[in-house]
Amino acid sequence: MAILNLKNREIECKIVYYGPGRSGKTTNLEHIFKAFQKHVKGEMVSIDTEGDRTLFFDFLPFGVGKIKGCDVRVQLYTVPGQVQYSSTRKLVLKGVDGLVFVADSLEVRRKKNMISLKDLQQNLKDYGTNIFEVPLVLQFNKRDLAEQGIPLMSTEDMERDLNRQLKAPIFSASAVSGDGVGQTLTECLKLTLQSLQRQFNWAE
Ligand SMILES: Nc1nc2c(ncn2[C@@H]2O[C@H](COP(=O)(O)OP(=O)(O)O)[C@@H](O)[C@H]2O)c(=O)[nH]1
Ligand SMILES: [Mg+2]
Repeated sequence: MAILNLKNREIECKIVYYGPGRSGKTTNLEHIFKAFQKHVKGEMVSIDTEGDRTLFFDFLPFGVGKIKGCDVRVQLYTVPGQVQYSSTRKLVLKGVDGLVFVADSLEVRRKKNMISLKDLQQNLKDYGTNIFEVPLVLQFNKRDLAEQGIPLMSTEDMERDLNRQLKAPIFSASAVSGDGVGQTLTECLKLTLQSLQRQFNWAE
C-alpha cells in the first residue's frame, strides 16, 4: 500500500523482487543501483541473513509524471529466497505495490520456480492481495548461460509452467550483463504507477 507524504508531496511505494534462492534478484538490484545511479536516492541498505541478504534502496523513476501533484518515490526490495527465510520473505511483501518475479532459466531449477511462485501467491493471499490483481512482471533470467552449453528451459516451457494463468508480461534477461534488467523494471514501474493512479483516483 502506497503512502502519501503530504509534507514532501511524495507518494512512496514498494516494488519487490521475488523468486527462488539464487535466481538473480540481488544481481538485478545491484545492476539497477549502478546503471541508474542518477535515479537512486541514498544508499543501498543490506540486511544480512545468514547466506543471503534482504536489500533495498530508494529509486526516483523518470518520465512517469506526478500522481495528484506528488512525485513518486519507489523502494526496490529483494527478498531472501531460501526456504528457511520464509518469514522474512513474507514480511518484505507487506504493503507491496508491484512485483518482479525472477525465475531461474536453469533446467534444474524448474521445480524451485514453481514452488516460489506458489509461495508468493499464498503469501499475498494472507495479506488479502490477489496475485492476479497486483502489478506483476515475470523475468526469465540467466539466458546467457545457453551460450555456455548449460541446459536451460525454453522460454515456451517456462511460460507454460509459470504464466499460463497469470498472463503477466515476460522479459528474458541476463542480470549479470544487465540485459533485460532495465526493461523489466520499466514495465513493472509502468504497471505499478497505473495501478496507484487508479487507487488514488478512487480515493477521492
Ligand atoms: N550467468 C548468469 N549468472 C547469474 C545471472 N544472474 C545471477 N547470476 C548468478 O547467480 C548467483 C545468484 O545470484 P543472486 O543475485 O545472488 O541471486 P538471489 O538469491 O536471487 O539474490 C550469483 O552467483 C550470480 O552471479 C545471470 O543472468 N546469468
Ligand atoms: Mg539475494
